[in-house]
Amino acid sequence: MKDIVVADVRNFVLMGHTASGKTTLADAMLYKMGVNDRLGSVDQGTSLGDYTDEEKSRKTTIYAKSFCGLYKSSDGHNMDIVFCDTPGYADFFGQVIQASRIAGAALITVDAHAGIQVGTMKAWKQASALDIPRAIVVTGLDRENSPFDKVMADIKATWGDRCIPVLIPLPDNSAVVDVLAATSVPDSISEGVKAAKGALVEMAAETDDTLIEKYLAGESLTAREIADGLRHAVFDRKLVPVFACMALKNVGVGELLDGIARFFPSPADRPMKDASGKAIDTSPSAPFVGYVWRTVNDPFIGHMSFVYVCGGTLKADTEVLNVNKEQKERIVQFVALNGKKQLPITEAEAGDIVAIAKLKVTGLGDSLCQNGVKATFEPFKFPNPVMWFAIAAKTQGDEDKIGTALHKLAEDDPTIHVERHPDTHETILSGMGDTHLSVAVERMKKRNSVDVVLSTPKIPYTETITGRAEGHYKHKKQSGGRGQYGEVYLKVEPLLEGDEEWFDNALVGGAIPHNFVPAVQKGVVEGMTKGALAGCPVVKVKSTVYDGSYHDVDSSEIAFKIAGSRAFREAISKAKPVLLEPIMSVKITIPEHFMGDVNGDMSHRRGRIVGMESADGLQVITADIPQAELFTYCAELRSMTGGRGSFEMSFSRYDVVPSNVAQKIIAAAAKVKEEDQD
Ligand SMILES: Nc1nc2c(ncn2[C@@H]2O[C@H](COP(=O)(O)OP(=O)(O)O)[C@@H](O)[C@H]2O)c(=O)[nH]1
Ligand SMILES: [Mg+2]
Repeated sequence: MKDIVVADVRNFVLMGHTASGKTTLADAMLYKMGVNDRLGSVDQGTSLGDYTDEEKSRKTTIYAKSFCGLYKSSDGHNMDIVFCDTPGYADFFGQVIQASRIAGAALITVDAHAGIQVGTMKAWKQASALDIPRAIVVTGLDRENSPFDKVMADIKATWGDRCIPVLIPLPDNSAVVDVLAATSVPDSISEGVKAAKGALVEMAAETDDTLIEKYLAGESLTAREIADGLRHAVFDRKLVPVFACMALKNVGVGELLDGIARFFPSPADRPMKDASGKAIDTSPSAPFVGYVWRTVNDPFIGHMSFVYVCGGTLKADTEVLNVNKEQKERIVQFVALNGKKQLPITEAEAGDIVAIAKLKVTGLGDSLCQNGVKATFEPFKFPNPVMWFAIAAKTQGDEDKIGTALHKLAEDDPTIHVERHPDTHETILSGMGDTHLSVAVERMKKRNSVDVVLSTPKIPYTETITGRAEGHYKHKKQSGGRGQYGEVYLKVEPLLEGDEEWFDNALVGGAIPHNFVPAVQKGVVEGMTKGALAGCPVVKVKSTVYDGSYHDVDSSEIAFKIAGSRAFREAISKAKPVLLEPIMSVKITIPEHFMGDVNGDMSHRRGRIVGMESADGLQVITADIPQAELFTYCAELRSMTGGRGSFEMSFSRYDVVPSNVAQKIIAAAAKVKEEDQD
């Protein structure tokens, strides 16, 4: 038992632009709380957070991780601090979506040197979308030309006057000053401290009618009143406290933890809500409700479910109900996590995160409950993939192994998708960017010892006809013994929208006996698998068989199938065939001043703009772009916009490929066919 009441638990998520010091800050907090006896470092590969091989070699966070520790605040309170570190890079935003879901508050890092960046905006947006109370930590103050005032101005310009500093650094960054407690401060910052304190007190007063009366009457508020008021203001998203912290030098970390204890809500203040909107009872005596916010498949630890305790008490050696799967799971033991460090514990309460090994049916997003409670949670919403590759085994015979590895990968990372394309027969791996996919491949290689090759996927072109035509074929073979005979006349025309009759029998007078008509139809089906232009599947064609002939002895199913298929092929090649390609509906979000570049690039991609609107100072372009032009768009849009542009897309429809483009595709298909015949 940790003897800490739920009201003294703080649970938050660290979010922000990549390389803005999140993991460094996590290590500093863990060191301060005594979780680690030395200060972990991202740069030296000793971070408790960035511990996987993939992360160490890139010196950046890829996976969301949870941490916890006890902290005795400066007013002598024992606090239980639980938090998640997240990656800042756009490719791994899925992890942020998962970790922010269980957060009681968000701590957003802003690098004083770089200011507010794309990733900072994205983090803020995510916190807003989930309506999470938030605070800002200013990092990197020791870097050249990075005064606190400057970044503070940037913060206020972006998110307004609700952002008020509560920890201000001394000019030499040797310590931070608590705005509310400071008595004597150097002249150079005294103005700033005074202004911040005034704004905070006013903010505190505004949270309560009696306090505002007191304030307006010129009476001073007590420290307790101010503290309570400010906590309410943060909770109501009216105040965003800003902390200065020099994590690398271990300066201001205790003050930051004090601030977290003072300003952030406890799980009891902001309980998780189930899918019906009902708050989960957070008290330790309530029935246990846990939420699986992340799962991991690791060859060393096996399958682990990361469970956020929404309420009640989880005890070791107990049975829970997986509500989503309607199956019971036995929980023998579990651990508290600090990155790679695992600490066996026997009880967990609201706000805690535990890792449970070897659950049988439990997956991401499931809830585990006890005592008849059947809470489930709104499913996660992840963005659609923006980058694809065809993936194949490097070594023949490894296909099954790859299948299993890919399946495990996609199970733990819902932003990874694996699909076998029915027409191109390729296995398509898709995700949020090239780094995302290359990490996935690296992970498979390391953990499942399978090597793969990635290539640009084949486009699933199809063919159709734009005119009507007739086709004829007589299949006749006489080579001793029984011969083969079947003759088919058929016509083709475009199949109209909504018409499901794609094969019609208009035979009269028994030109082809009834029992052979299904064989003709089979022939047409076979003909439709390979179009006349580039050998792609044929769609939206209506075939009508209207004449033919047969032979009493030599006619057979196979003969009519062959005749049907050849007659079909002749017909479609005369019916003005065209190639069709998949068109994606794309939504591109960019800062206004990139409009020219992005639009210019769009015309090179055969894109067509269908809408434009501005939102939050950003321009949102909706366009239809052929899929063939989008495989590398993710990387190119990022480089065109310095990482500030993003896009999402979904399949829209098939459209006719313009003839100049079609000619190239047809020529390439003919070449492949020729090579196959050699
Ligand atoms: N100068 C300076 N460097 C920092 C500070 N915080 C982090 N760094 C460095 O910035 C880089 C990225 O830090 P990291 O914690 O991995 O950032 P994250 O991507 O937000 O987790 C590392 O090289 C850190 O050592 C800071 O306050 N000052
Ligand atoms: Mg990091």
